[in-house]
Amino acid sequence: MPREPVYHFTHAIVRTPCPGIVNGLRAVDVGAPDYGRVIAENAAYVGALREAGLTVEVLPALDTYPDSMFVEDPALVFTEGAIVMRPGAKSRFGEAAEIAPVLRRHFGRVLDLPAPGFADGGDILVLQDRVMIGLSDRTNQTGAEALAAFLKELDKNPLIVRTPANVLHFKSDCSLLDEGTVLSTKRLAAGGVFDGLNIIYTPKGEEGAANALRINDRVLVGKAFPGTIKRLQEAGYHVVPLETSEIAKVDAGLSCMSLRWRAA
Ligand code: CIR
Repeated sequence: MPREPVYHFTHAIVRTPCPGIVNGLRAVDVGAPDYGRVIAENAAYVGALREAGLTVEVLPALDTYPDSMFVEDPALVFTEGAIVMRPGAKSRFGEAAEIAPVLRRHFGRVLDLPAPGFADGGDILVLQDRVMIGLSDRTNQTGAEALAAFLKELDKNPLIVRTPANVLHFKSDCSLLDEGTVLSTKRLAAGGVFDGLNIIYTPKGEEGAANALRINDRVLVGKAFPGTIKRLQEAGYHVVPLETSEIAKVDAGLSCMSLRWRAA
């Protein structure tokens, strides 16, 4: 029987941004995001997930952790079960313990990534036939190997790859578009990680667009990236442009704000 496309989702978990997001982690300080506008970007995003047919659970804001609205990083979820990750940034490590009970409510099988390694969900790209684990400043070899073992337990095919220097997460620079196609920056694909797949490149200067999100019949893309939107539309994708300019100030894009899965 053909496998269900990995971008077919029925459910999502998001977390309301906390006021502390103005102090969120960032590689380059271009000014703090405006809290009201972050709330608006997040609300439009949740609306887009619901429009795409997903049942969305909205978790309450968690001010202890400024970056806690980016729920993708402390967990990894599949139809078959969930994994509680070990976030690689000190200020985010405690987010795993916060998301764990939520996962236990939704999933019959929840695996806890063991110490001492670290791995962030933002470094994991789920493709149809493999799950890529990008080594980065947040995901180290020990964490990646422990995660690979768990993925095998969930009947997945893990592959450990490298994230280019100065790129926060593997998925900051790429996303899945369909069973055989990815959206990627040139700097990431140059390493050969997507050889054998179709690649749509983000135009020069639109690297931030690579963190798009394929959900069911549509692709959510940052509004600020007209060149990427045009390329995707010309390739036949149904594009939903969303404002991401405030969350971009804390190095975030569209995959970071949710955990998504297809219920069995
Ligand atoms: C961080 O540095 O952890 C946050 N400011 C941004 C997290 C983005 N998450 C993601 O790409 N999965």
